[in-house]
Amino acid sequence: SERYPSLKRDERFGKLTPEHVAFFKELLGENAVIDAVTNPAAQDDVEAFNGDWMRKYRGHGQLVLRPGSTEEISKALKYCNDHSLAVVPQGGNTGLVGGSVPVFDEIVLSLNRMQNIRSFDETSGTLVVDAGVVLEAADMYLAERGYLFPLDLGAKGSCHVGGNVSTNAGGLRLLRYGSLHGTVLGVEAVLADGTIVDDLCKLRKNNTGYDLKQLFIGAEGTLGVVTAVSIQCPQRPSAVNVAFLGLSSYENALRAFRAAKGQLSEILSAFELMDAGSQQIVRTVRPDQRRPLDGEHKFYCLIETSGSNAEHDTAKLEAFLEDVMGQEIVDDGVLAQDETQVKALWTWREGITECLGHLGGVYKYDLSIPLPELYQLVDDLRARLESKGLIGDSDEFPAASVVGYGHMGDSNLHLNIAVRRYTDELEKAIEPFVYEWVSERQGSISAEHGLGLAKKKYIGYSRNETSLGLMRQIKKTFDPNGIMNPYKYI
Ligand code: FAD
Ligand code: 2HG
Ligand code: ZN
Repeated sequence: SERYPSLKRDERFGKLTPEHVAFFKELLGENAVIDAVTNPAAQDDVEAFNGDWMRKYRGHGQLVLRPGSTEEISKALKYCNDHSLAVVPQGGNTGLVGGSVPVFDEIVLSLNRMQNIRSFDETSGTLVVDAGVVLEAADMYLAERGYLFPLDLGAKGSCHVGGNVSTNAGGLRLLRYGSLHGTVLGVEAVLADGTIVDDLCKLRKNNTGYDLKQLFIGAEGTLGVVTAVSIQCPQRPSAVNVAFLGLSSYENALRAFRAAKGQLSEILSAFELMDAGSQQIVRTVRPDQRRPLDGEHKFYCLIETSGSNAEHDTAKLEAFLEDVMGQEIVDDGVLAQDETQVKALWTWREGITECLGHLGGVYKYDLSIPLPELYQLVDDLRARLESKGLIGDSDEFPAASVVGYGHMGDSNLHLNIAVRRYTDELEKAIEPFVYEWVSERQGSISAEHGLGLAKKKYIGYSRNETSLGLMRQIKKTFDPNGIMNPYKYI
């Protein structure tokens, strides 16, 4: 691929022929196959599956399969395995590490026809869905029944539950509802050779042997295709409040977080950090969006509470705000008065990723860093780019801004560098500096987005050789021919 000069197509993989295509059409039906192998005019339709959300990664796939059932996926994968055809599972294609699109000519196996809600138990809160159910659709189904999907993120309108599980997405409320490693009760998956793994447990407890479903959570399509998920859903909170705070330093954000944990304790459901630069970008791209606070602040925090008693929660949040403002931890703050305002405040946090994309290119780093030093990296990197003359306000500089924001409550920083153009010099100034910085602090070079193609090379900064060896053995056991999402992950 001309875009990935350091990668070579693995010649063990077969090239697609009209006979292969005929098999898939016979198995799945004409409408479930987008075929540019025998019909080059269909290449435009395939392109939507070749390019990623960021428009940074683009493969050369010519065939998209859209199976409608687990059995069809099983038969399709068995055929691929027998004929050494490489496959990329694709959900909503919102992943941020280039994992969901082909690198060369891999077949895209899209889950977008697998959209059934299989069952819901209104007493226990156990939901079983096909992998292709869109996250927001699952949550709306639950809302009608008084429940909540225990994961929420900015891409909810497009991403699939199967994609969320495959990336082990963290999102905006992990602080409250925990990781998918805790909430997912069971997984149904198809291995490369077509074997259906039915580990779709619907109960919370099951200490009978190795917990195999955990391997699919965060496997990014390298071990098989997740076809269904069973998940424990909490009661939907009847009261949701949001406060938006302006602060003068990162130290004050740390103090505010301590205070929020102490005073809001069981109702705290999100604690998000945004620096001035990230908010400036939202303002520039969306000039008509009403600003939550008038003044300029170095940092902003969005605090959400979720509980069952609106009066009680509002009183707690008001008392918290009074306290932190009285102690001069927080300079200014506003409380949402209704659901519309709750949503409006959240857009200042959830909209950052999309707005960053409007300026041109973006280097993205999704990092776990111990809280006391979490923001220091942003300052250090900005100073480094300044000292090398690589960042500035005019076109002569490749980088426009370095911003930091993220899930402070989970020690998860999103470091983004908005650039006018990608240059080798800029890239060399950023990497491996960022990875070394994080590794020195025993952080993680990918907190929640995964490895995909973007981070594959850097896994060694967060995992030792023993762990990597075990991972390679697991991969071999599940996918001996290596057809599942090749060139990525490890
Ligand atoms: P895709 O992008 O289609 O795929 C992602 C990976 O999973 C690929 O490797 C793919 O091969 C594999 N895959 C997908 N479906 C399956 C399946 N059924 N079986 C096996 N493998 C599969 N992430 C967070 O963690 N927290 C956030 O807050 C967050 N916010 C985001 C906000 C925006 C605006 C965007 C664009 C992305 C955000 N993300 C976030 C990234 C996140 O990884 C994805 O949004 C989501 O989890 C991916 O789901 P998807 O269905 O789009 O998967
Ligand atoms: C978020 O928390 C997402 O908004 C995306 O994980 C972060 O764009 C990013 O870097
Ligand atoms: Zn995030």
